[in-house]
Amino acid sequence: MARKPAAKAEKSASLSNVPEFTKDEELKAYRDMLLIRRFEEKAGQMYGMGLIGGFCHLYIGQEAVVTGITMASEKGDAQITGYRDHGHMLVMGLDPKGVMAELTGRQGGLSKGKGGSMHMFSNEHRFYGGNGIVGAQVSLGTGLAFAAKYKGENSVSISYFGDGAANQGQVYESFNMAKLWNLPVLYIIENNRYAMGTAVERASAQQDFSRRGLSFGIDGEQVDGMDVRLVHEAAKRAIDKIRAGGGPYILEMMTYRYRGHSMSDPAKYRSKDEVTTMRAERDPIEQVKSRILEKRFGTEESLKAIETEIRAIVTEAADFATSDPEPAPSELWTDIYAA
Ligand SMILES: Cc1ncc(C[n+]2csc(CCOP(=O)(O)OP(=O)(O)O)c2C)c(N)n1
Ligand SMILES: [Mg+2]
Repeated sequence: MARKPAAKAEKSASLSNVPEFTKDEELKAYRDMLLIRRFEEKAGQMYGMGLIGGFCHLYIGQEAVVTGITMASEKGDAQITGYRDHGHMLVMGLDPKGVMAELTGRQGGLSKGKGGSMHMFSNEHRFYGGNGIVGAQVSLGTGLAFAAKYKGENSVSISYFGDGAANQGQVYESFNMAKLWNLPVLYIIENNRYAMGTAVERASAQQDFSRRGLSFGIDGEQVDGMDVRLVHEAAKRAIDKIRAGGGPYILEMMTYRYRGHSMSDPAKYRSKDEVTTMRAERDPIEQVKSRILEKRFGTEESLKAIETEIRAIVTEAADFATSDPEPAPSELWTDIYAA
């Protein structure tokens, strides 16, 4: 029997003290989440056409998580995640053309076309990937927090990982060091209920991931990861506390991915009904859209205009990613440790 993590979250969303967004915040959240959704739908199509090779993991359904957290973070804060990374780059302000061109392996890609979907970085934006080793981003993210503290910077390191990754040993070695040295790190556990085809209840002895840091003295909480306002509110509180010297903290985001684990996953391990119900009742973009209309922050027409704008950005990215040249063969010998 599948547990319904969103149930708890739904309850919190119905409370009267749900933090309200201003008009600007609602519109920003709508725009950012829609960009991820439309960009990835396009990436999915391009993958099907053979224009994208290798692995490709879509974030569709989980958009509110990275959007709310990034809205609560400051420029200079570091972010790092696993292989489900396109949305992180888009909301951190990286050029969609560079993200799409990395997917198609072209020279204008963010890793010069040599990293692909799972390995995109931007030092400038302090985005540290794009990591294919499940759980590695937790140790690396803890290291980024160590570096910030060592250098006396006032930045926070935000490390995203999944419910599956949360069972990796290196996560707990990292938790220990993070608390021991009081590091400025925010751990975001994106509980989308599955690790590849394995449901949380089949893989995790203890399924409340927000409590995974307790034996190290790291507090945490569960958040409705489908409501961008709640994500933002929890992240803001956590980030402010961490920046003030409060040490590591965990936010477990109750979320859901609509697509398969990767492009090769027919997703037979869950019912169609589970997916359609989640899409119909909890979709993060639809939630914002109906609030915008209800509060008269926008009209059907103005929202359509945003949609048209986003589609144009995505089309431009796809055109660039299919016309830009592949990297020169000499690039094989650059950006490596030893030649
Ligand atoms: C160390 C390691 N073990 C196994 C894998 C294969 N693998 C890739 S993704 C994945 C599941 C991870 O699930 P989760 O952490 O829940 O993240 P999600 O895909 O749901 O975002 C596994 C086992 C890997 N890439 N690295
Ligand atoms: Mg998962």
